[in-house]
Amino acid sequence: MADSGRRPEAPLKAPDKKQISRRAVLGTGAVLLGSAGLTAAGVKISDDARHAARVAAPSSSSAPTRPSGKTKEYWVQADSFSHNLVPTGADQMMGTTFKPADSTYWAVGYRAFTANWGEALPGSDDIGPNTGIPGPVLRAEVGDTVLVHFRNNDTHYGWPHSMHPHGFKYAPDSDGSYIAADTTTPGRAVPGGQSYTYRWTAEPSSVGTWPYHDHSVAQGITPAGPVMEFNAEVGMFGLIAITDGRTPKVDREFFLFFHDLYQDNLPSLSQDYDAFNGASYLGNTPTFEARVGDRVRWRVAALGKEFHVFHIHGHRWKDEAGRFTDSQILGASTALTLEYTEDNPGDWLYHCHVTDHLAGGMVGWYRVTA
Ligand SMILES: [Cu+2]
Repeated sequence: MADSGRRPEAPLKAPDKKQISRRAVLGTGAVLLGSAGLTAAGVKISDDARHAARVAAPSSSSAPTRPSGKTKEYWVQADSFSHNLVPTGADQMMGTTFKPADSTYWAVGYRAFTANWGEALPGSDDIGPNTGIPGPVLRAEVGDTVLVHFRNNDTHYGWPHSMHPHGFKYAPDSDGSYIAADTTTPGRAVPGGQSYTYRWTAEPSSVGTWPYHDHSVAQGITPAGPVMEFNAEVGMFGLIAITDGRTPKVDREFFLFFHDLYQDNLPSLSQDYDAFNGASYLGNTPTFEARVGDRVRWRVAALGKEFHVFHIHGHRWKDEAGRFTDSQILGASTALTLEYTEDNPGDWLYHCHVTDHLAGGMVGWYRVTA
């Protein structure tokens, strides 16, 4: 139904005069340096590129691929809600306990709805749990056009929000990233109560796993001022899964998002938390289940200012160079797509192997039955 969901936005409020906090800017710089080092060392994070390269070289032309596929529509709403990162109140790994007040803060997350934001969709293998953190899995086949009808229902903070995708091809008016010097391009700061429709196209170079996230006006809730991508820190992110005819069929597909929350930015938290899919510590993070013989795919991505190492106990898989590994590096906005055939029953840990992050809650159960 094309752009019928697109509505004009109200004029933006004047940008906040405060600058982005120095701490946040320094953190971002460190990440950029680290990223350059990784590239120089030839470490490539996504293993989907080689797959896409067999189909077609990434397009250097500005002409979008002729849409050969479907038009898919998603109705997504940003909702604000109180969120507890450690809902069981305990860490099964170290035996530490947490009171709800230690690990609860005001979150904003994306949820998928029926048409015209009628009602929130139930969780499914297609979109994931749809509980808000992370947002719904957005899927496309190469050739598809995806229309995302986004509504801002952030009633707690009342901030403008947006959706910014990775992996798709799109025009500037579907980029969703705030630029103070350009308040005329729509979709970059959708005010509370208003909506906007983004149009994204899946190209041959789009095959793989990607993040999407809020890229709107930087916000903050402490006297230190706005923090870069604070909206993503409070929960506004999700995964994109793009396939083509060569994408193998699997029996199990797991979705895992690495992200971090800092007490300096969120003073209601008793400490910094390192989280998987909006939860921290063993027994609170997602438990993934498979059976021996299952073909398994993990789709994994990260945002923030940390580097992570994704590790699964008792398992190996081939990296993009064709070498077996059981640990792969992940940085802000990079993703992994890894596949193997399950052959090892037991209760296993998956975790971030950066020790600070393991101590901060980045660990979960992977249970395999015979
Ligand atoms: Cu980590």
